[in-house]
Amino acid sequence: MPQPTLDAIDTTRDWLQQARRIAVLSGAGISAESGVPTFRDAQTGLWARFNPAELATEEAFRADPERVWNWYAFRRELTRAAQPNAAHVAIAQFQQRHPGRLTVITQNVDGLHQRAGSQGVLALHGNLMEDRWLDAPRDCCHAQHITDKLPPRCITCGNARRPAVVWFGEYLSEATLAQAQQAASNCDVMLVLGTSGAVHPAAGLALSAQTSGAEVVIVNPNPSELDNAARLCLCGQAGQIVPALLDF
Ligand code: BV8
Repeated sequence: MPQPTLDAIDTTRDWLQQARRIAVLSGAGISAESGVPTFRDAQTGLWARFNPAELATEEAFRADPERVWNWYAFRRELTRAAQPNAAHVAIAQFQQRHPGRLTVITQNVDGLHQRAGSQGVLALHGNLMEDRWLDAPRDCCHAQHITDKLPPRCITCGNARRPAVVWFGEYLSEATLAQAQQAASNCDVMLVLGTSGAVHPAAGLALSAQTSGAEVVIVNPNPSELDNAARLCLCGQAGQIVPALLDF
């Protein structure tokens, strides 16, 4: 695998050291070294065996609730076994050394940034490890009063529990997206870590950073749909490159 040139890393470090505000936009690739499959890896990728249009949508859940629930249960098992890697840890430790200087915007639902100790994480697509009601909860809907079938349902009205993630075709939290948009537009440097840039509106945040005059730096072993928005593309793995960028 080609490695980024040392001067590309040094240039990025210089930009980061001069930056008052830094934004991180992370995708599934930052968790790959933690053993959480990305969506695009042909071999192990979640896309490879499941088509998101088939599973990560409300329609898919309503059509076959047990099948979709079991897919998330499978992913929850993988995520529980995963540990934050050197990239997650370097970001969290940087935030502790430089309070308020780095904002984490993540597309990931695995909670690994939070488990590494990052604060104020803007989790655009929700949290895989939490559930919520499928339909607006009625007075009878209590998370403790559910059936033991899968997916669990309200014992009174049958309302189903569903993963607290944003499915395709669902709106992101307006507040979270607005905070992410603000962080992207106000940053001096954006590190785009491990994302194919295929999913919107998350991918658009890198374009917002670029049009607002930030230096956009991608860390990814492969080309992505955001490469044209970047000043530098550091070709390599986040777990190896990110600690070297943030060790000041
Ligand atoms: C919405 C939670 C309004 C669920 C997810 C504009 C243009 C085109 C399409 C759209 C658009 N606006 C809206 C859409 C539709 C859609 C969309 O983007 N479709 C795409 C597929 C074309 N977006 C939506 O529906 C969004 N909602 O816009 O609401 C609306 C409403 C109705 C109608 C229209 C609009 C909601 C999107 C959220 C979907 N939920 N996750 C779940 O997880 O089950 S998205 C999910 O997929 C992930 O969270 C993540 O965001 C995405 C996968 O992307 P990546 O993270 O980039 O992962 P990927 O595997 O693709 O890439 C990994 C990368 O890492 C690779 O590049 C690889 O090379 C690299 N890598 C690998 N190893 C490493 C590494 N990098 C560094 N180090 C390594 N070691």
